[in-house]
Amino acid sequence: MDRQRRKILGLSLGGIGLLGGAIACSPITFSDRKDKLEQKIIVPEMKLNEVAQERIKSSGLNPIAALREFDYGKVSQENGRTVREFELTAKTKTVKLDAATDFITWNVNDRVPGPTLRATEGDRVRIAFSNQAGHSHSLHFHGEHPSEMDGIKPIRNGAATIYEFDAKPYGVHLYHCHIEPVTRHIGKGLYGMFIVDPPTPRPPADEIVLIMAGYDTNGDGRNEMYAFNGLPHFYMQQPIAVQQNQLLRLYVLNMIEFDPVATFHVHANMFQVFRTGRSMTPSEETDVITMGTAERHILELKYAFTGKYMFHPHQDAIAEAGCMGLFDVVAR
Ligand SMILES: [Cu+2]
Repeated sequence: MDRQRRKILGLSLGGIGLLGGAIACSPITFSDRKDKLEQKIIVPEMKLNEVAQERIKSSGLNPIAALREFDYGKVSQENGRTVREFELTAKTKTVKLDAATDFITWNVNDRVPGPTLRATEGDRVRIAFSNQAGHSHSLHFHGEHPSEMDGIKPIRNGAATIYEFDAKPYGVHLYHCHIEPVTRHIGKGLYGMFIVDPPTPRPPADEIVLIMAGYDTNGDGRNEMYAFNGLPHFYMQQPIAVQQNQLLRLYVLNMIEFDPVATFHVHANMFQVFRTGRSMTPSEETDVITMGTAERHILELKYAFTGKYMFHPHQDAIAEAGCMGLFDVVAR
């Protein structure tokens, strides 16, 4: 697995002065690109404060891993094409959403959200799914595939199956359990993001995954708590460090059940919207976008000023119940 392959990305650019002095010189290996400069994307080191360390330890959830970690699978070549194999296991795990709230999750690979899977359009994707979670579960992927790979058939506890299909179309997709009641299976944590990169890569950026979810902690069919990447309030306690004047690419997914919509809003800035990640050019610029359950987008922005900036749904009850965070924009 070449996880975190994108922690630092490089791309040759034909100009100077892009991103306001953000370009660093480095050796160019291609002879036809001798005159060009390489732009490095810098991911600021996240030094976890004591509160964050304690919450990761006591909760059993790790929103830092969910943020910038991508699972590219085990890569091989078959008949001249790239095959990516992923091993996903449905599990059960009790997590601590806050000091007073234990919550039994149904999840993938002991994580909520599950790992962010990543492939390039046209790759063959092979998912070995086994269920060790005590109940029947399945994995239903968004994107295009034959009906037998649609993941609505229950896989019993102790059983396994393989989902295999071509990664298409490029965009931001998701996977989730599709066993009824789906609200409950998603609400308990059995979901993750599935990114299909376009054949021509997007420009280098600091890429961040933000998945909004709700927790019905008392089984009344309403959410009592909400979170980005699994753990309520976490990014308020541990702001996400990003670089000033550097392209930030957010992969945002709304996985909130029971509430029909949630918006996503950033403070003190505007973002470019690539709906469902299905285009290479943005369709609009705004600072708040409305998302139904399972809607997801790529949002791109840069922060010109250092400092801390909130992001949250503008349904403020959802934000105040845990779905809220901060970017900490640091100087270059
Ligand atoms: Cu399930």
